[in-house]
Amino acid sequence: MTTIKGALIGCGFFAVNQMHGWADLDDVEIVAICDRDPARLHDMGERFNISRRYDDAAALFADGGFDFVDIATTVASHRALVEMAAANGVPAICQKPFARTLDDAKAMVAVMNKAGLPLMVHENFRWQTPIRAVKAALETGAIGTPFWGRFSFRSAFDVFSGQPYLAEGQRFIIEDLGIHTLDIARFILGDVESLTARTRRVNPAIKGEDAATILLDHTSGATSIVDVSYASRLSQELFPQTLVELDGSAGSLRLHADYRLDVTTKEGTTTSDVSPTLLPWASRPWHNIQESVAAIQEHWRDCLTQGKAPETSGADNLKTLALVEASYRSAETRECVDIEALL
Ligand code: NAD
Ligand code: 89Y
Repeated sequence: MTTIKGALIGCGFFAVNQMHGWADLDDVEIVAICDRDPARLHDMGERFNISRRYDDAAALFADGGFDFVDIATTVASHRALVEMAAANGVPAICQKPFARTLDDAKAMVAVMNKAGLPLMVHENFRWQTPIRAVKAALETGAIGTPFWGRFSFRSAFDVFSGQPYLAEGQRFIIEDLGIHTLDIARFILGDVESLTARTRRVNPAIKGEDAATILLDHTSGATSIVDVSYASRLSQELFPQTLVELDGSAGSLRLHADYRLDVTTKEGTTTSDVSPTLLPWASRPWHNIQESVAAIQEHWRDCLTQGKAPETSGADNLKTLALVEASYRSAETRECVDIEALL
């Protein structure tokens, strides 16, 4: 068995999950880590027993000795770090949001393409067990051709204590969380031609929008709604569950709270439990997200070893990022935005 060596840049809040995921793969080893914050670098190094530690990404790349880099920093540094990977001939994974702007994202895809290197965006929500179960149920054909969908994420969970920067940006929920929900909508119902969006800021303590409703026109002819909120106090706190509703020509499908999936046809309703596994290092309620980190990392390992393009390649993610950009544009202009024109 050949071991694939990786380096991780960004030892913050979420990267701990990525380090656990890599540690679970027998044929992948993280050999070096980097963070410009010395305390975070030290803590991660001690926790996962990594001795090669860098406070500067350029020095990490100069020393080399790894087969891919896992970029787990926040968005401001993504373009420079992907460009560094390209310049050093290193395949890269980049966290979401892939880039601040579509122009940056296009430049990042182009530079990695030119260098002939694989690039995957860590867009993991579509790898969640319940979302894969929805896709598999749709693909059986039981509900026929879907003509309508709803992808809903409504919560009042305090995400600001773990990720304080989320309260500071002019943009919040669409760029941070809705980006996943929009990607799920694309994954389930296919690409999008145009969209219309409305946003609100409910929480006065933050700068960006914390609720958004987005109407999507899919290329297939299906219509869907993506609705996301961190301002919804409900009888049951569902963080981080995405609820899904699909109506098709022969039936319907509902992914309810607590990972219960109903598939209804003229024969009746079949209910199944599509809960994620609680991995040994995971903790509720994050376990759904944590399991999807492990799944996307396994996918990356398989893509690298088999020479396949990742499902959420940089090029693919441009289409998700375009939906984010279009949502902000539509909310501002109150007009329907054409997606193809952005790509
Ligand atoms: P964080 O601020 O806790 O951690 C980021 C770390 O990167 C910090 O320690 C910072 O010092 C370091 N860093 C930033 N720029 C650097 C540079 N140029 N060189 C070296 N180190 C640098 O952020 P976080 O909450 O861990 O989020 C990181 C990314 O993960 C964000 O893009 C966020 O949106 C994403 N995220 C993804 C998921 C998911 O499910 N996919 C969940 C949470 C967060
Ligand atoms: O940053 C976000 C993400 O990607 O998943 C959930 C989150 O941590 C908070 O919205």
